[in-house]
Amino acid sequence: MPRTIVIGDIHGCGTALKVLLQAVALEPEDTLVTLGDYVDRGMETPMVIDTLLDVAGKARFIPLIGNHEVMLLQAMTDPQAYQFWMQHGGQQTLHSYGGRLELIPPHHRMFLQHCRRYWEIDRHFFVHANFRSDLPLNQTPDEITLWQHMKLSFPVPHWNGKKAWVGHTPQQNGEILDLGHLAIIDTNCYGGGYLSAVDVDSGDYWQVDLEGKLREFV
Ligand SMILES: [Mn+2]
Repeated sequence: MPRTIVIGDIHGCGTALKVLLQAVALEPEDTLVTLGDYVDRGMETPMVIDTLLDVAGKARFIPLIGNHEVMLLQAMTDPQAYQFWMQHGGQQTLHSYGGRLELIPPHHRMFLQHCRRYWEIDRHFFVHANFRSDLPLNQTPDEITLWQHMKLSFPVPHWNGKKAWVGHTPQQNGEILDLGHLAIIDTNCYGGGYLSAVDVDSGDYWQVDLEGKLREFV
């Protein structure tokens, strides 16, 4: 059976991503969905993008965009956006590319520009940050899908009847928060938790910490 694997916010944790992908062992028929926020905070953003570009040749790959990719792309053309990005984790990314935005290789920029805003399959949907239970994803503003945290309240099940997979709101304890109709899988790798990958149909999952230490629940 082909699997659909979803990975949460990577945030420059390239070593963790490599170990995680090794453990998941994607087959050509599998689909990998990544929930965005590849860049910023961690020091290995170039390794993260290279590793993801490599996945594209090994399995079906659906990369989503996160608010940090939006910040980076806007910083390229807008000095105010550049300042905003610098205050939200962009410094590490800039440093890891050699100190100037112009040094980001074109194929990395192309990758970031071509990420999708959401993805839907028969029983699941995927979006970076949040959703409105009564709105189709293509009508939901970016302020919600890319920026709004799930801290104080959670959306009720979406009218589409599908399970939501989101990142963006770091789970400080490193544990996936699964409410049945909704799972938050930003398990705070950069902040001392784990990078998580989940098989959305079986519920199997893998977690790797910043140093590359793996734990499996399969
Ligand atoms: Mn985010």
